[in-house]
Amino acid sequence: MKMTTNRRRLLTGTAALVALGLSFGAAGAADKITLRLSTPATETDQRAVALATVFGPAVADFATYEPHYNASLFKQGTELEAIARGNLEMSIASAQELATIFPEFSIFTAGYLHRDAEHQKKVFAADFMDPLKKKVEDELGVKLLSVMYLGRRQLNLRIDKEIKTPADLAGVKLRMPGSDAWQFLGKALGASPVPVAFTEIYTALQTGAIDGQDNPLPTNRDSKFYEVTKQIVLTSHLVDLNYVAFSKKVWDGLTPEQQATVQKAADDAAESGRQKQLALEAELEQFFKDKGLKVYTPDVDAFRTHVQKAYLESDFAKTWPEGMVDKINAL
Ligand code: KDO
Repeated sequence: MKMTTNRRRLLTGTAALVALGLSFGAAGAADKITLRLSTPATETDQRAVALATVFGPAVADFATYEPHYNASLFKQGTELEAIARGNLEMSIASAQELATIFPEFSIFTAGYLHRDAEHQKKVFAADFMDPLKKKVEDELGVKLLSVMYLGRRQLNLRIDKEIKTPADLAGVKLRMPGSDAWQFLGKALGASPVPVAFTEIYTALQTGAIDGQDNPLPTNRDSKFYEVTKQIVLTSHLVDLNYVAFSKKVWDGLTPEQQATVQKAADDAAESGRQKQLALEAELEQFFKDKGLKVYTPDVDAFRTHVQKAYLESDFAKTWPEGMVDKINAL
C-alpha cells in the first residue's frame, strides 16, 4: 500500500505537466487523432467488443480508435502510467490499479461491496465520486469517462476439493493480479494468493503452477480457462468494474462538441457491454457444465462475513473517505 518512489515521481511530474498545460501530443481540432487503447482483455471480451463496435464508430469523424488486446502494447497494470506519460490515450482501468496510486480507490476493490451492475453505475455517478475523479484528472492527467461492468468474480479451480467456506481455501494457490489490493482479496477469501499476469493464467493453470484463478464467467469462457480447470465455485465475491480511462491532455485538445461525443460514446459503449455481459453471465453456467466442470454455490454468507471483516479491519479501510461505505450501501 505504500507509494513507491517511482509513483511519487510520476505523480509529481505529471501534475507539473498538467499545471503548465503542456501537451502530450493531442492533435488540433482539424486533424484526425488516433486513440490507442491498451488492455490485457481479449478481442472477444464484451468490454472490448463494445468499445470497438460502439465507441469507435461514434468518434470516427475526428478520431481513429485503435485497440491493442492481450496486453500487446502495454503490460497489465502499466497502462495508467503510460497515459500519464503521454504514451497512450486510453485504457480499461481497474480500481485496483488506481489504488496503487490513490489508496482511497481501494474502497471499490473490497469484496461484497458493490451489489450489482446498476449499483456500480449509481456509485460512479454519485456526488461523492467527484473529488476522486478530479484528483485522478489533476494529479495523473487521466479522465475516468464511464464505468464498465466486468461481472461477478467466481472461483475457478483445477483441484477437485469441494469448497464450501473460506476455511476450505486454506493453502489453495489462487492466482490474483499482481497488485496489493488484488492480493488482499485473495487472502480475504481464505486462499494463498499468487500474482500472475492475466495473459499467463492459462499456462499457469495447465502446468499446475497455480490451483485456480478468479474471474467472471464470460472471461472464463473467452480465455478458455474451462479447458484446464475442473470446477467453478459461485462465490460472487466481487462485482467487478473497470473505468474507461482517457488522456486528459487529449481531452483538452478536443472541441466541446467532440468532448460531448467522446463522453456519450464511452457511456453508450459501457451500457452496451454491460447488457451483453449480464446476458452472458445468466446463460454460461450451463456452458461450463456441458464442458464437464462442476458448478455450484458455496456458503456465500460465510464468504461474505469473512471477506467484509477482513476489509474493515485492514489498512485499506483507513484510507477510505469518512462515511463512504455507508453512502455506497445507501445507494
Ligand atoms: C484479471 O487480471 O483477472 C482481470 O480480470 C482484472 C481486471 O481488472 C481486468 O484488467 C481484466 O483482467 C482484463 O481486462 C482481462 O479481462
